[in-house]
Amino acid sequence: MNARIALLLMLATSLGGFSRAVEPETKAMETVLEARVRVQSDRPGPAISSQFMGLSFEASTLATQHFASTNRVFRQLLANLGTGVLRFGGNYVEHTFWSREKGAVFPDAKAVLGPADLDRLFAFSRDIQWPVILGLNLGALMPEMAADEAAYAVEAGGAQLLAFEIGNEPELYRKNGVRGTNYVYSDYRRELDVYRGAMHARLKKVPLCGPAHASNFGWLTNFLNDARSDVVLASRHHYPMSADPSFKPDNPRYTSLENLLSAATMKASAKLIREHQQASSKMGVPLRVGETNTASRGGKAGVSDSFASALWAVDYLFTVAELGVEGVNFHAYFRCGGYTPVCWDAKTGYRPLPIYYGLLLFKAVGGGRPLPVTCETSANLAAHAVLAADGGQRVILVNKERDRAVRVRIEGSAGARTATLLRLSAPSLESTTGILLGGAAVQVDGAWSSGELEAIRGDGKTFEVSVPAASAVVVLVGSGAKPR
Ligand code: BDP
Repeated sequence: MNARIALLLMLATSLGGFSRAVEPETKAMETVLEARVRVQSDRPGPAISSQFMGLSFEASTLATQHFASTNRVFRQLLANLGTGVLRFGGNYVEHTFWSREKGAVFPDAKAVLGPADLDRLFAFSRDIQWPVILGLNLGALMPEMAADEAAYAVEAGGAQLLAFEIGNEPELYRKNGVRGTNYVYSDYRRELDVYRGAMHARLKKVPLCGPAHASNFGWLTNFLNDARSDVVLASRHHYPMSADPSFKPDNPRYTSLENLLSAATMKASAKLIREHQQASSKMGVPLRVGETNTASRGGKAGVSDSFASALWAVDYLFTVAELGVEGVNFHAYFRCGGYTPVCWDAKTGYRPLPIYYGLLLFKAVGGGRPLPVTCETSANLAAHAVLAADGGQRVILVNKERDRAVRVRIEGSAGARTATLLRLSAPSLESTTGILLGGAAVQVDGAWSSGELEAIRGDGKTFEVSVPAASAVVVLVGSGAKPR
């Protein structure tokens, strides 16, 4: 801009009328909603676990080369998320076999794992400091094979082996053909006992995670009672929606942007997870949402792979953290599309999908102790807050409105007068590219660091923040607050 135009602009702005004259009509007409967010800074809950973050993969992916430390971009993308937990299971676990002999053949096998696969996995796990929950094949009913795999995993994994999962979603075996239609909990319990016996014969300790169920609450309490002496982690799977093609749009679990972003969907998730958390905690066992994502059946294009999924993930992560849950594992695969946070294709290599940015924002907040928050608004806005380890406050605001900005007044920030803003944005809810956190995208080498952050001032009692439509922001209260 040359000096003359700059001077004219300054003059016009100071005269007041200019900004209205140049503002595009749509902007001028954009409705701004209001919200009042009150943070109760004197009532922090228990700290978010340092292993809260997690990813989940089909057990069969262990036979591929993805989990090799030489995959620098993949490694970097995970390392960006801090420390977490890698879980291997999913439906394919029942078709994943183990043999110490090369070239072993099993009928209906999707993959046959051997020592080299677990060595590679644990080297990767050690590198990024993400311990492993390893799923064992229960479907095939081969307890000796599972026990041998477990024995090798303990030897190769050492401290990186967090727990074993025996089978995946066993309460659904009667529906998905893994067992007959009359398969009930007592049948599973018998099989579980045989597996535990075989594993105990080979190992001093058999740390178990389970029951890795996706429905039927009763299986959780039964499992925790029956396997109590071995259980170190409870695990429940949760997908708020399903991409099942038979679902009709009036079903609240039908996969759509509206359902994904609706407050009712989040409330239903919180209710279900709270129920499981309370039951587990009563028995002294921490709970992970061991496999989760937007919509089962692999997710749906236009929803699970859109920027809306990143906004959902931010709200979901904090909602679950507030319940005192030990962590969540976002289900992932390497195909580019659907709900996976990270994918791979021959042309681009490893890259993050939009939902990944939600996970990255959660990491940038850096943990802490969740603070109770009340939010008065007519907008579809979610608000969360944490007390960071450095004593600063982080307020997380997610505006899920398609085209209305929300002006938020934050109260309760304990005398602080300055804050910086870390924004998560994209061109629209549907965007699959152009996602920015702190004004920056993840680079092709997998690295991310925020750009210069906007600073705001408060009056010592309140802060005012404008959250544009379809975006989220972390308000880092206090002068020294910077995302890590
Ligand atoms: C879960 C299974 C997992 C699937 C997922 C899905 O454990 O293997 O990939 O559903 O349907 O129930 O996307």
